[in-house]
Amino acid sequence: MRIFSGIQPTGEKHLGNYIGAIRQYVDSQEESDPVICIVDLHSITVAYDPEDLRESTLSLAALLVASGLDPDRCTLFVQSHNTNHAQAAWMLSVVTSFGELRRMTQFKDKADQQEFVSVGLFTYPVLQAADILLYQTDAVPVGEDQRQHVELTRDIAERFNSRFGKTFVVPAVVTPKLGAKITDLQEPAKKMSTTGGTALGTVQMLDEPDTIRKKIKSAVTDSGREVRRGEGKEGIENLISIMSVSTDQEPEAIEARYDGAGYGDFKSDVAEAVVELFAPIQERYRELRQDPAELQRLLAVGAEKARALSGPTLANMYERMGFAKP
Ligand code: ATP
Ligand code: LTN
Repeated sequence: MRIFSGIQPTGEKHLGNYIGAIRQYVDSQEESDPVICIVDLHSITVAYDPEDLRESTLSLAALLVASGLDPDRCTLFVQSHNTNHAQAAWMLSVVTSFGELRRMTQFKDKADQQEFVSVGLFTYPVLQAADILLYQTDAVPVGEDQRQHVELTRDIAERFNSRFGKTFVVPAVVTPKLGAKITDLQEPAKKMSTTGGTALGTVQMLDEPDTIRKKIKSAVTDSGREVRRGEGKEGIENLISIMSVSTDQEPEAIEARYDGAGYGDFKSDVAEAVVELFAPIQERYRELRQDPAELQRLLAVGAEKARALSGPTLANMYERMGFAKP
């Protein structure tokens, strides 16, 4: 069973990224050797600062290891360190239609936020398909917002296979049962987001404990008093999911426990649960950041493994598409 996922080295990682994605990567180490890619080539598709990119790439590597990714039990690497991705993306772009890319909702959302809409932002999902398909991936753990991209990857794989012969495994998307879409604490209709959310509604994994408390206590809820999921209670439902994942309890148990309690007490407890969830991660992160040479070494080992795993598929693509041997 091959598991592959990608995560962007932009900005800080938030509670939604942790619950929807990072936690799944860590758990998947139990069953297999997951391949986790820091997708720096994707990050340059919108306005960015080159110095920040270098820094956030190392910072994200440290955060992932601090969250529990163990370089001995997974393959953790930086996308640009394996040039096979960019090569495969070019080849896959000829089996992807303009119409398919135009329908991608992430493109539409992000293009609206940019002054300069790059062609790279438009073809972003083709590079994502290359990431996934190069590793003969069976399952892609992601948050709900990435479903459309993984479905496009499946279509691209099937089209390539039927035109050039069976080359790729057709991957499945895997979202967590709970927390696949954590919403912004201030705007419960929107997903918590790095680029599109509110600052007060986005809990960063590296926020100070008091900042986490303040953000959770000011979460927008409803005018009722019941700690229950349901219609019109999106804000409370979101906090129940966060509590459930942070303390490893079923949502029903949380509803029962807070029966009759007010929102104030519930929010304080959710805040403490998140502070506790992130405290050990933050501590380990700070230690790892002291030793950039060790991080570089881990990433070099990861890149080597990634090149070895993806090389045969890339060679097959060149062969099947009819390129003359060099
Ligand atoms: P942006 O919101 O700016 O698009 P992002 O946070 O989605 O950025 P990434 O850091 O690449 O971008 O996302 C990493 C993973 O986190 C992806 O698998 C994505 O589906 C997941 N994810 C992102 N936001 C949420 C959320 N609010 N709830 C659950 N999972 C999420
Ligand atoms: N598009 C994804 C990041 C990403 C990814 C991938 C996820 C790039 N390549 C391959 C899964 C598999 C995002 O914006 N979160």
